[in-house]
Amino acid sequence: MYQIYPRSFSDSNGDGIGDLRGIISRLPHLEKLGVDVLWLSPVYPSPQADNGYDISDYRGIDPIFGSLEDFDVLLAEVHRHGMKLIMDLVVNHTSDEHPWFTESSSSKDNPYRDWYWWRDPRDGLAPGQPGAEPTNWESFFGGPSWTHHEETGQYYLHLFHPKQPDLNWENPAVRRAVHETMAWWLNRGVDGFRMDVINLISKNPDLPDGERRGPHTLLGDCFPYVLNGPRVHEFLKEMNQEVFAKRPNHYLTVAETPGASCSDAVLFTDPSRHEVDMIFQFEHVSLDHGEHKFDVRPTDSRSLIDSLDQWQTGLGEVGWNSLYLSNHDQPRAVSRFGDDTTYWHQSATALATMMHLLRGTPYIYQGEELGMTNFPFDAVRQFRDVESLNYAAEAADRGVLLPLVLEGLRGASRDNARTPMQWNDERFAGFSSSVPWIEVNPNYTWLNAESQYDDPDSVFNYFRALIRLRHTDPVVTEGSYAAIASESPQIFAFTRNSPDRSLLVVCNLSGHAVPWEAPTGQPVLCNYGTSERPLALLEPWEARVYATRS
Ligand code: ISL
Ligand code: CA
Repeated sequence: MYQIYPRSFSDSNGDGIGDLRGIISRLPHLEKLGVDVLWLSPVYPSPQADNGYDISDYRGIDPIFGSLEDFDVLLAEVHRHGMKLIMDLVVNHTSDEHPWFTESSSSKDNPYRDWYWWRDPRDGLAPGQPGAEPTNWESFFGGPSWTHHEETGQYYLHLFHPKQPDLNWENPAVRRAVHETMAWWLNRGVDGFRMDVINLISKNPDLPDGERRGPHTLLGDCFPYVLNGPRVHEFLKEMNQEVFAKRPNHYLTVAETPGASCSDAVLFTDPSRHEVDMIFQFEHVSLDHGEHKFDVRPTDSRSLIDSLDQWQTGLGEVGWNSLYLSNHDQPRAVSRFGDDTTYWHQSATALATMMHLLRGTPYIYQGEELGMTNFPFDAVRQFRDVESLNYAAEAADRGVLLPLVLEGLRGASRDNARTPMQWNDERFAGFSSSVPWIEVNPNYTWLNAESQYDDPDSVFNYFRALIRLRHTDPVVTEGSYAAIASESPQIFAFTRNSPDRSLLVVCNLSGHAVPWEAPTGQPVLCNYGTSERPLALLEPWEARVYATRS
């Protein structure tokens, strides 16, 4: 799977924003890489308060990205190149500019009123005053998750931005409207959906207050009352029944599920339950969070290995893993889990070896196949993401000093992943002919696709080799997983096994050489080259793959 964040992928018309025609022009890159399925982050009409995750029309294309006609061409071209395409389904919330919300907010007795969560201010408190919100829930982007609506005197719920009101899934009409939207895209030919925060659609209807975040705030934790709520499995089953079961094809579904445990994942992905194919879990991308996500601690390799290992085992018999280190919400993998200076190449390829050879479906986020890195942000004005900007303002209010705020943002900002794709060493990295909406990483002069295509040792060509291995060796797709104990905590070693064949994968997730006893003979794949390797140690960030039974 390959995720495209359209705004930052390729700009065809020189307005500094990536678009559908831009994607079409880059399909040869994706074909060369060897990916099977593309996931498009949202391209629907949107006020862009959260870069398209705030949708005002589910059945169209935002003019900044192109037209429905362009979309049809893209889809046909993707299919012609032998790939599939899935859409981002963002239905926990809409934009406040969606006609459903315009209706809903127009009066208390409008038929759409109950499509969203409207509640009175807390008893005895004047609306608008702090603490008058119906619950104390903090939004995912900071601040209260309720906004007061003057005209009708009530508050509406938004777990994200105030311009992203939450739909009320308790209302069957809402669910029907979502199913119809999905059918509309399937009829157009798309191959499935990535479902944005889909485990937030069922709230605890009592709306209890959450545990206070601390003495400095009135806000509390909403997670226990909104994540994996009481009806989430029922809603997904119903969706499956109403949308997919009636069709002859299999459509690919992946549910984004913050806070889902491994046992939740079994429920979501057990094929006999007919919910979704796989989920995006968050455990391994939360290991570096301190008090909050901008309080960044280095990820200890062992905790990463242990976490991935537990998910491999937990979904070993029933269910399925999606394997990712990067997406448009996460800092760049090589900067976060690897070493983007001394061992840039080695760590980018070692991390890829691990992810691509575990059991499950691997995801590549645009630029990851080149080893793209975090951006050297040094001023707040360089950020675009609403979450980063909210955090910068809130931290400054609390008196946190600017250098510290910037340090947190450099480590955790979603904008690290959103800088333009680096195609070549020309101006703006070949992404656009004019100034892009967000700055290009200055390392584009040496880190770009064009410079990697013909270099047999490039990160790009290593990703190709991993994909080729998956395409040609069924043990990678089908084999079981077994961990191998190792004395060095930074070594992740495992085997993939089928009745007639085994692969041994070993990755040194550290910048030191470590002792390790290798099998004799040449590895099938190694990020230090495939001629004979030392038998007693692994080099810094070395990854090797051996066929141990064939
Ligand atoms: O990045 C995060 C904030 O710290 C995550 O918690 C993120 O908000 C969460 O993963 C949900 O993400 C999805 O829904 C959001 C959208 O902003 C993200 O881009 C999307 O991937 C709201 O639609
Ligand atoms: Ca454009």
